[in-house]
Amino acid sequence: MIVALAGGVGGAKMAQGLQAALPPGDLTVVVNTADDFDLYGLRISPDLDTVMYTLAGIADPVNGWGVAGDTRNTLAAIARYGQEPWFSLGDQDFATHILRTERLAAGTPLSAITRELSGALGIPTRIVPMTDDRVATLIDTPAGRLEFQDYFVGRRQSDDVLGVVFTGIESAKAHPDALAAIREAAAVVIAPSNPIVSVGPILATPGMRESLDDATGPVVAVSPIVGGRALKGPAAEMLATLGHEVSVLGVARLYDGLIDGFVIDDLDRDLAPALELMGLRVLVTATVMGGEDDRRRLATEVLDFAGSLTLERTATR
Ligand code: FO1
Repeated sequence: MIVALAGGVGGAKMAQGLQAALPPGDLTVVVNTADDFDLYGLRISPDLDTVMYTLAGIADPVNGWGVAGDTRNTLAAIARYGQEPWFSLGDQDFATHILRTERLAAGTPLSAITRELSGALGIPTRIVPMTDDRVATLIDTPAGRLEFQDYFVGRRQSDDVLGVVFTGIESAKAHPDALAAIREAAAVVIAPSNPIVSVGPILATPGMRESLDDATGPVVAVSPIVGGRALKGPAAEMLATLGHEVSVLGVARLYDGLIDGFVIDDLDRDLAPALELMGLRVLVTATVMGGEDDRRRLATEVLDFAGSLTLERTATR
């Protein structure tokens, strides 16, 4: 069993590569749920859905989120009532939120709903929310404290990020299936997701770090920063305004004490010795994932790299 820790689009691409590279059922993806929010009375779980649609092969290939070829009739009808839509929900995507909201209201845990929905879509991989409890990312900016999707989608990540808060995290419990999978995994792969707002909440969920410390297999991260820039989204700006170096070194420091190996892009080859001085094993390869073949190729390389670290990790315990 391999475990991936994943956030939005970058995490979903990595998960798809791993799913393609592994025998069916051999992958568990632990997903960030701190981006979740309510809209039109519905619970939206963007990262869970992005991973789910991508692993089902139905994700929108351009945006990376939402369903390929989806229509926007419901949003257009909502706009007719004078409410300007700011979050682009497709009609097929609405179905996911309607069923999720109904099942949550009936008391079904998010993890069980996710299992049902992803099973119905024929996904062989286990998708586990980091927790069944409510956690929400809030972003401190010069304009005040913003809800995550207001910052991310509503205001197009235009505000400087001065701080990040995960409300509800102290009392949240990491999902037991995630903890067990991490402990027993042959390897844990931290996907090239935003280390602060995508991977950050997963690591901050009580119980998660302890299980990573206890993991039998190596923990390997793939850098979301390539050549000093983020592959997607506001990770670079966020690292800078929060006082971190915008480089693979800055990301490695955030994961200090947690990872055994770090996968960086060919563009960052010169920084490999500095990472090795931090005690990390380093794989330098092409990390920018294009289509499905590319995702599988990177996943295979990451798995081979993790495999090479397994013996070392056993030896140092
Ligand atoms: N991201 C956008 O930038 N604009 C959108 O209108 C938008 C809609 C959306 C709908 C469903 C969904 O599952 C994701 C959606 N996303 C959208 C992506 C999402 O906001 C982010 O990818 C994550 O929250 C960050 O990881």
